[in-house]
Amino acid sequence: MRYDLEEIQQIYNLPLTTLIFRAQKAHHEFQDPSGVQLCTLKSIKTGACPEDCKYCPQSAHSDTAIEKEKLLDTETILIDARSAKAGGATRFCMGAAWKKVPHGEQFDSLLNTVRSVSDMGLEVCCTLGSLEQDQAVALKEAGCRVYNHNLDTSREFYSEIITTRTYDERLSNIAKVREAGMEVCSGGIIGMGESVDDRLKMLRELANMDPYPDSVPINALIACKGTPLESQKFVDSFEFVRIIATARILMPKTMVRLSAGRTEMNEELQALCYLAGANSIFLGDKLLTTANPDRNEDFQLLEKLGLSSLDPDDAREIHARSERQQTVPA
Ligand code: SAM
Ligand code: DTB
Ligand code: SF4
Repeated sequence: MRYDLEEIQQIYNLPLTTLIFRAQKAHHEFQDPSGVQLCTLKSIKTGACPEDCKYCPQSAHSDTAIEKEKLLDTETILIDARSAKAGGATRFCMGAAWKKVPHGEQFDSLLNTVRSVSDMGLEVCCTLGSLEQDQAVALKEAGCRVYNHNLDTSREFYSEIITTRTYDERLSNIAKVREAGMEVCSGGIIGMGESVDDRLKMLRELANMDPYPDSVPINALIACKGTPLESQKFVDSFEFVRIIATARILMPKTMVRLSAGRTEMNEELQALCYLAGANSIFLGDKLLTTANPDRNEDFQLLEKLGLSSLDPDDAREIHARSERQQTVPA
């Protein structure tokens, strides 16, 4: 199904009650409504990134106080992977501040890390910047199940935020990830000064991919000191919830991840996001370089809401079942 902007605007502008109802319908049909996927992030190469993404504290163009770090070795990363697993995460997502994935020794070390994390029984996700096709295939073969590469915003607003790469480069990298057989994780950031239409155009771009991404992270901008976006106000709660609900309706089978920005959201807002169809979060006190809520508080909220950790294979089975049901003639 291909969406045009007008259709998406109509969904987004529904009365909030109807919007949430429609999102809930999609959620109950295509997802396990009591499950929340718990992922943990680890920055495996931090800072000094040549790209000029205006939101990002790791850009070399920003004047932030983060500790730069070379690619971490496998053993160091495995310490965090073990504690992520012990702490209840089912997916371990490794992020690197690279424009392009390097070849040679660093890539070999990375493949070794991916193999080791995958052997621990954690789902591996990587987000490392642009890939060559052979690197995508090698990552997949080493056990990387998912690759995250965000569109971040609309095609029109993109050049206001990033000038060192193009929207089409992002899309072509996503195509390489698919071609190699990895799942695609792609979403964006809300609250960088873009219009509501920019947000909806980004959702249109994601929803019209064939197939659409397996997971869609929706980040609320964390306005980091020293970045050009340091003075941005935190996104309006209801605009954020509307984007989550619209994403759920447009992409019913995707995991909608309530990503960066949860430290600024109270329990009630996070609960509204779950009601709107979010079913994945990052668990652990740190995202890549910025703070994330305390894991105990996250578990307490999930318990209060009667939600629990989603088994990734159960989720895939539910998606497959709803697909089979849809193909049976009425
Ligand atoms: N360098 C790789 C890339 O750009 O694809 C991977 C890491 S990058 C940090 C991953 C994503 O983090 C970005 O695409 C962006 O959506 C998100 N991100 C970075 N800084 C953020 C911030 N300050 N607030 C919200 N999201 C942020
Ligand atoms: C995504 O969309 N959000 C995560 C993950 N994918 C890699 C990263 C958020 C980063 C927030 C800023 C930081 O901690 O440096
Ligand atoms: Fe580099 Fe990724 Fe940050 Fe952009 S978002 S500056 S590519 S680490």
